[in-house]
Amino acid sequence: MSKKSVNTPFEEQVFKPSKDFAKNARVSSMAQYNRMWKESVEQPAKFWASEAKELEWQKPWSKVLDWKAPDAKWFVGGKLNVTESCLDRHARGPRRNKAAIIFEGEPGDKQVLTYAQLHREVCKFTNVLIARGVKAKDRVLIYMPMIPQAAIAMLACARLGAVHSVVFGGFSAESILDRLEDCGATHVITADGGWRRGKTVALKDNVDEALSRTKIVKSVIVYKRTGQDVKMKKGRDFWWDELAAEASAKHEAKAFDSEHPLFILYTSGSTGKPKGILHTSGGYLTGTYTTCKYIFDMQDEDVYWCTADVGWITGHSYIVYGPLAMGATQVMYEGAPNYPDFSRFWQMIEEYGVSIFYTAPTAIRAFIKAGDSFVDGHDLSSLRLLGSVGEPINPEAWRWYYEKIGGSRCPIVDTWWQTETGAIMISPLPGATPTIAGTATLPFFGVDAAILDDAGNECKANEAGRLVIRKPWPSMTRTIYGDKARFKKTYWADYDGLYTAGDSARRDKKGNFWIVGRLDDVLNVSGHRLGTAEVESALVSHPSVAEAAVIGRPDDLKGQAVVCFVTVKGGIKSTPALQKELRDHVGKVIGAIAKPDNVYFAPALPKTRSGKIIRRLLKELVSTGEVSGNTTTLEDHSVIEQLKKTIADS
Ligand code: 6R9
Repeated sequence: MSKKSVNTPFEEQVFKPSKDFAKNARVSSMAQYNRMWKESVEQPAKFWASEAKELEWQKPWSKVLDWKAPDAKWFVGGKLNVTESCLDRHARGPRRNKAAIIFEGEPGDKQVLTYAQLHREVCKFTNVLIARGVKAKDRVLIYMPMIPQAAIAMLACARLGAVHSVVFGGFSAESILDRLEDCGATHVITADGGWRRGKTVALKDNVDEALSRTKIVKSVIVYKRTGQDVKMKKGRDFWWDELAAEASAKHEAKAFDSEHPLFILYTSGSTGKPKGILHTSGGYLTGTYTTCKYIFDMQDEDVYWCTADVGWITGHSYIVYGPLAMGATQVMYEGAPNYPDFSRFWQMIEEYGVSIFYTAPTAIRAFIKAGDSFVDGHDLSSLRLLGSVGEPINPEAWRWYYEKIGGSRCPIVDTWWQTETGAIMISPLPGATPTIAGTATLPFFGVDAAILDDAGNECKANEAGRLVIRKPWPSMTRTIYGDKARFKKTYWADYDGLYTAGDSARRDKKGNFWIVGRLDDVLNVSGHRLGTAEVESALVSHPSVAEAAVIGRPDDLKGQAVVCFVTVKGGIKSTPALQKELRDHVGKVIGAIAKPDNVYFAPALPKTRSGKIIRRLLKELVSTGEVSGNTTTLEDHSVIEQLKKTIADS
């Protein structure tokens, strides 16, 4: 990349891809991007069909797209088994002995799985699931550490047509139960535990606790990872290894309809109940594959590393389905980035010669805070491309990532997308797009993104509005599982026939998209979505709490911190011990990522006359200590004075 001028402030500097990078890239100029983008949105069926043809289909489609907003059917009539594109075709060809996954556990154990080995492991585990009675369309809940078996479990479900629902290993028993009941999962795949910062996480115990409150689960398969003590319920719980030892490593992949459900992944929305985002097969695979190809520019000799957890959409699309469909070699890491210290990632990049590295701004900010000494001395010259995802990347973080990690040599792709979009939607193409720190730049091929005002008109340059997608794309979510009405209301009700992302954004004069943040009551904590209503309902489930209001406060490290205002029930004392108890309670109900940073006890919450909590005032109070905005709707003005005192005293 070359800087335009050294005199412009960093925030405005334009970084162009270097000739060196462009030379070997799939898209190597803006002229090529512009031409391909124009063609792809004018004739989406033609573009996506030519991409989908690079995957394995057992039966070709008869029509590329069937569209009546908000219902999309992609590659109509086509039949495929997504794992054939991810495994079989590599295992039987020249990539047979190529490393698919280079795994490193937190304690330092290492394992390499070639495409042939991964294929065998997936076939074996598919046979295990079939023997346990799992059938196509059954829902299977996966609650695993970041180990290859998590990917194997997902792929085995996909291979037999079962629908996986992965629950992030940091979530609580209660979260498992909610999701399990919502999707009606009949089988669970888990591990005894996983490693995190030198300690073990009690995964199986959490599953046991969830299952003690429901009867819908027929069997639990447990992978032995840590060797910690777990209870095995006879007739319900089985050890992975024992079942796999008896299973055949051969399995013929059966074809499923292109629209066959592939997985459900829960994400936070603006009401308390997480949404089960449903993705289907042919379109989702096409979207993740195509974005890996053009945005990460994956080449056969690359070593790719995405540091996300498979429990999030980034792990689904850019650890499991996309990279494997590409036949890529990737690194997978089980534990925390700061274990045993903050040099872990840089050591691993050096050791494995990672060339494409994809992480989140929150991690970058933590590295900056820890200090450069953890990076110094590590040879990062294998890197050629860097990626960012999950939240807007602030210029300081961008600069450090670019200079310190990328050696001012590697393009950064700032990728905007969502659980719902399935694949990256807005991002630079690394060999073509000039970038500026903090913008996700331009829409990907086939993506017709725009920013609209309330009346549905396109906003002028630099005016913020609602980010929408105007045309269907293959990896779009098909519905919220079991709640079509909520699906329509959440994403398709703002403008007729257009997808509303729930983000506010603006475009600059060159057309670059700058994402401002969420428009709904969803926080972005360390790149993870968290509904304020979810945290509020966790708080009021505590016997001492009468009412709660939750807001986000800007935080240097996490992006947003969770701030709670709580009124306690009569006779209950607001003590520091109760504050701690409430933090722990939220951690227990939702998971550690949701633990509040501040819990303020309030004698009352600011409300409108109709009884709605005015979170806007709480936000303002927390950030400025004052309230300047309109308070005419406030029912009781003395509440503000009381809250000011509470915040000042704490
Ligand atoms: C992939 C993922 C989606 C929300 C999204 C937006 C924020 C994601 C971003 C970004 C600015 C980026 N977001 N990537 N904001 N720049 N490059 O994170 O999915 O967990 O569903 O979150 O994250 O607010 O709406 P998900």
